Amino acid sequence: MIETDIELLKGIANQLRIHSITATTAAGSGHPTSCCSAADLVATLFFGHMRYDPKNPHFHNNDRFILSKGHAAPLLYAAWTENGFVPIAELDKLRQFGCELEGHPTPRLAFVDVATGSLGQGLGVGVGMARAARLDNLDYNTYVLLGDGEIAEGAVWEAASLAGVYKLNNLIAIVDANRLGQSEATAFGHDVGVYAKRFDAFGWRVEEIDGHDIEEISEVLSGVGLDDKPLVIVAKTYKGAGVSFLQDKEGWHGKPLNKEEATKAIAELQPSAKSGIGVPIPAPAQLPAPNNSAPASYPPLNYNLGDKIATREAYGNALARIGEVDQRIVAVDGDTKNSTFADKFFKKFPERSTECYIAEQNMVGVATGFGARGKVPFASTFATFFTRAYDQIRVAGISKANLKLVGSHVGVSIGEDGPSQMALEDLAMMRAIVGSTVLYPSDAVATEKLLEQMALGKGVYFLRTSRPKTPVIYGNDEQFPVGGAKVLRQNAGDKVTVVAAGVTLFEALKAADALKAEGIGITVIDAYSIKPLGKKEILAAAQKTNNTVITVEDHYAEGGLGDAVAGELSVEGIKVHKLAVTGLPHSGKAEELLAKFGIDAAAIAKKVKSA
Ligand SMILES: Cc1ncc(C[n+]2csc(CCOP(=O)(O)OP(=O)(O)O)c2C)c(N)n1
Ligand SMILES: [Mg+2]
Repeated sequence: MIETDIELLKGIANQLRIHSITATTAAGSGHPTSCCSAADLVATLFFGHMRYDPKNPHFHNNDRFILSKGHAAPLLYAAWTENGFVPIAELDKLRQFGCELEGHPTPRLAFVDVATGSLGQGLGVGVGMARAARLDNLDYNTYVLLGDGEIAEGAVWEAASLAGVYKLNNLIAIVDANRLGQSEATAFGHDVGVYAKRFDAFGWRVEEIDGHDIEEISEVLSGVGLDDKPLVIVAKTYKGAGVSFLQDKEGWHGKPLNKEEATKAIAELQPSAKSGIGVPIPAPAQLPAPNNSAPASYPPLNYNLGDKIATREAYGNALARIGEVDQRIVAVDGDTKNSTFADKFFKKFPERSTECYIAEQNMVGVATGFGARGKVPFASTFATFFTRAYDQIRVAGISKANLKLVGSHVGVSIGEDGPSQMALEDLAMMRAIVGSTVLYPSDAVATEKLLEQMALGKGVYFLRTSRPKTPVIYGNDEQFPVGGAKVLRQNAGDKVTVVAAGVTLFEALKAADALKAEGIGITVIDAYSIKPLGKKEILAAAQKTNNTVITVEDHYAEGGLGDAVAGELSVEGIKVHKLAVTGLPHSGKAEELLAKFGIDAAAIAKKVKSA
């Protein structure tokens, strides 16, 4: 650290308070008291302890700072104003349309790595970043500021546990224990020893301090990395600290001060306030930047037509294959890697693999953290278990995170394990994520080719893999552009176009054969790209088959393939009949269940005749 004098840091903290109050008063909304409690912590961190280049927030070896309590955004913006990066006039436009200083931080801002504001997510992201630092041989630290109310979230403890397991001594959690939440006091108020004990039990080094005592804050920050454990600083603070009529008062959460109140508050803070401009900030070490560039090409595939292989296994093959030449690729899994086949990568590249154990929210957070550090993270589990990380996935969408999700064991075709293991909502939920890409291959070649595009593309991707073995139907050189579809059967005089994906594609092909014997022709399309949909191919086929389409999917009727097709084609005057799972499934054989839920070849043939 650079010896910054205590009075100066106190003064900067008050300047940050003034900015937070002024900006939220101008905006007419926001959380000034949540900023005030953490102002001394943030001032001490940003003006003497964190090593970063304030002119270049993206520098690869800058210390990272995640404001997990994202509602204190004005405090973060104030810090980046006082270090000279954000022009002061911008603060007056806080929360206004067109201003990047939004109500909660998003990576629209160069100094924000991930969106925060949905509480409980920052620490998991921090774990991913801390792991990335180690992988890249960089010595930056990752600091995560959390609220005391926030740490009631289970995801915080999933992250705390994993950080303890991996002994991430480059990860520092700071709990702003200001006693209050939003609507009332937190469960433990100022009994901060409760938090200390909990973190200790999770394998952390714990420092309990007065979060308004700059000397104490400085001292513990000087000890960062001196242990082989992650460090938590449990800082006892007061909400609204520094302003007499706000400090420790209930009823002020999320309320801006009116003009008179703001004037009064600033009058209290102004006399000791000091600018941070020009204060020396410790420079990060000039260590070599990691090579995060994509390879020119990937090794070729080697499947034979007719080989029987589940798409989940093809996923494992693909990840291991492209991981060979693409150093950016990392894998995380939630104790399902022998089922998702991520273990093919884990065995080959242990240093780029992170077992997250059975904690899916954290797993997605960790992956998002890796993505924010330039890696291409693949997170896998049974597709249905991504539902419990849906908020993390949603926020990843807001972050425009580079996040690749691969969900196996989809639909009733998993069979005997029964309904709790069947993903039947995953397409709906993944389609609804802003900016997402949703892919659903039917054979091994398609899986491998789509995975390459996932690795090369940017953003949130979801690949849906299946449990049953299916035959390879495409040659090794077939291309699968995202947003395309494959017409597998088509003849003049076809009565209807059947659109399928995954296991139902093979049912549709069987139905086509059976119907052909009866003299009825159908067009069969493999909709391997659900979002964006291969609309052009499906529409062109539909227009040749009486403007009629039947969709068939191993997914609930709501929000899946059928709705995707209907949504795109109804405006073109195409009639879309959906075959999908309805009602509550049961254990059984895959064939029995496909028949029972009306998505097998017989059901398709019947529907063709009635349509
Ligand atoms: C997951 C989630 N639940 C609820 C909220 C609404 N909310 C915003 S701030 C807040 C209270 C936070 O209290 P604390 O973590 O103690 O932060 P403080 O403002 O006291 O620093 C709540 C409930 C949210 N943003 N995210
Ligand atoms: Mg609080």
